[in-house]
Amino acid sequence: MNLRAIRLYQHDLPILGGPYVMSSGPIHALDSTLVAVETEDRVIGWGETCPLGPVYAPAFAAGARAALIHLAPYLIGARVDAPAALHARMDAALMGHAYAKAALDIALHDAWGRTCGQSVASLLGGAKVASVPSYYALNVGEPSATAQVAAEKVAQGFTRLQIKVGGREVATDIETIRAVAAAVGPSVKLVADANRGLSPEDAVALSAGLADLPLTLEQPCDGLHSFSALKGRLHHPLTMDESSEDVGTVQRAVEAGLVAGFGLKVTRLGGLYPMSQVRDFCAARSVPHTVDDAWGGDVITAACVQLGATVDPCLLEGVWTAQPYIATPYDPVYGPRIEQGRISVSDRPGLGLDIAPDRFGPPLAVFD
Ligand code: 0XW
Ligand code: MG
Repeated sequence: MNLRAIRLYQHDLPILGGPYVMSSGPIHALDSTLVAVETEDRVIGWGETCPLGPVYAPAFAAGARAALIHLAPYLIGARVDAPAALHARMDAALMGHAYAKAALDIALHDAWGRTCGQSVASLLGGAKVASVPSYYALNVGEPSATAQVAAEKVAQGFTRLQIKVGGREVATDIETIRAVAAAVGPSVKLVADANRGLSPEDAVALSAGLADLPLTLEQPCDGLHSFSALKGRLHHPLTMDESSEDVGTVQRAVEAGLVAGFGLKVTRLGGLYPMSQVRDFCAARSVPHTVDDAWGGDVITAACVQLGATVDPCLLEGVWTAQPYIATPYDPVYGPRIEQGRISVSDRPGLGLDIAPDRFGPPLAVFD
């Protein structure tokens, strides 16, 4: 059950039907990094990390590869069934860089599951459901066009919509959210996500302008401190996304009564092992959250689905996936797919994927 080799791959992810538009502007393509780990028994596990461009978070595609090239030699010989020991080994070699370490964490969970014939969900405590709810993120757009897409997504089975706001007049965001609410009706959960793009005053104005509508505001402003600054000034509950960088921050935010939930990203937290710790804290405090990532293909989606399946269904806000924006899946047969707004949970070993060894071309680097 020990690692004998690690291979790194770069893979471009153009955005199908793009650009993807958030408060920070349009994004046309992404740059993903895949990790394949091989055990002494020749079992292969896959991991992935795909930052959402260079300014969404302190995460950079080339930086991930530089960190992984530094880390890989330290992990040869590591056991694949000991995630805590893996993270200790990674942290002893490199401080920080959770978004890069996450790719190795995910790959080892995949190899561990394949070695013992268990799904990653089983390794993480066991799947509670056979499928998980997804949700759709409506891009920043013109009010009536956004409302039309919203109606189409609800007709496809989505019951939760995230509406991207910010980067423009607050009045236009208010008009857009009202148009979406009118188009989909009261049974659909709406979340306005500014991706840190609003000032506190704009967040207060947005909330005041929509005081009559049930809505959640996701990470309207930048920084953990902004949640304290907004406390008591809004008509709507707040969820934290980009600032939820580690379990300590999550605990502090809950203890201080700053948030009603979280948008959690597996790679931002460092992988499935640290994400499961955050999951367990949220479960202990009955705090709802999503299980997402910034971007990525079937490997990232499968990792999110496997962990999402272990979350108490009444606390799982949904599993977002970039899959609708990716033309060619990594695994056309077993890759996770959205059907009627939900994603089936594979019970096959590991992440449940079957990825051809040459799927991403020649490796950038090989360590053995
Ligand atoms: C909707 N997401 C999970 C995917 C996009 O990458 C951004 C993110 C979010 O909620 O901010
Ligand atoms: Mg968000």
